[in-house]
Amino acid sequence: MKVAVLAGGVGAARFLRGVVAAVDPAGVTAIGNVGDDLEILGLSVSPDLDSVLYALAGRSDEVRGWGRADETWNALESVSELGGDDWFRLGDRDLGLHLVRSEALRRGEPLSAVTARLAAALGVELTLLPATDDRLRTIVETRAGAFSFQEWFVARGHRDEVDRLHFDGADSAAPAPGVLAALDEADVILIAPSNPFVSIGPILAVKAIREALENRRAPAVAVSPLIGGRAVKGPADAMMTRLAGGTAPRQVADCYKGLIDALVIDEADADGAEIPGVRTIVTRTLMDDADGRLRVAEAALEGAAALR
Ligand code: FO1
Repeated sequence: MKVAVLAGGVGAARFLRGVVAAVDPAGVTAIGNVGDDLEILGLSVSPDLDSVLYALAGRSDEVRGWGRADETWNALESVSELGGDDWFRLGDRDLGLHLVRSEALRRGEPLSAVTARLAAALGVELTLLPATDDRLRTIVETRAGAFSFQEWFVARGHRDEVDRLHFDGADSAAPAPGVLAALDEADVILIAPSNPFVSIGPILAVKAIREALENRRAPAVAVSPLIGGRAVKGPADAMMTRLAGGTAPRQVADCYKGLIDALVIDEADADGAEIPGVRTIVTRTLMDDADGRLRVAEAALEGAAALR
């Protein structure tokens, strides 16, 4: 079975572990967010691609939620001591990956090619593609000013209310090689339980990707990132309240208007969750262990099968 998954960071990484437990990873393509990529200390960092890589390779720090397990911070301590940029915490093991990626990008290798090499080196069996090889950056507009995603999220602790988002470079960004083919050939298209605005939004900001979903042949199923109207982690609920008018399943589905056929929601959100034109699939969506990850992946895949 061929499965294409639009994927943000940590929630998507957990979900993808469930997907590859449910189906052969050789048929799975994850299309990853690059809107929160940044250049820091001379390095090119792609946090969401890396969350997927580390999780699928069994190397992620489950408690912190990002970066690598068994991490040490000696280089960062040195950076701090020397007055360098230390607000975005790059661990020693993580740094190794950023060195390899940054050198490759400087040589002119596309992000999709270096991502494929990193995935192979880490033993990741699914195909991980960045949404685009072009520069695309999420800009968060607030009363305090406009910030790059990581400035807003990490440096300012996502405390500023978001008025608007825009995606620098999206107008001219082309899908990375393989992205449109994966969507076209998929038996099922899934949208991972990621923040619709800052994790999936930048992927859908690539015009040809949005059009591919609008004109899909396969059923598309999104998984809500909210449980009881609250985000498991991060600002998705606050953003939904401010930018989508609420945190009910209907408002999550509205973020994907015309792009999905079904929405997986948590039992806690099931009361009165009628969404015109979108089937709801109710399960327990917390993915805190292997059973939970598999349950959510199977709910989405079975929901899609019922629509075919
Ligand atoms: N998140 C933080 O809250 N603080 C950090 O210092 C931080 C560093 C970091 C380094 C590498 C990486 O791959 C991810 C990192 N993250 C950090 C997570 C990241 O900011 C977000 O989780 C994603 O961009 C949102 O999906």
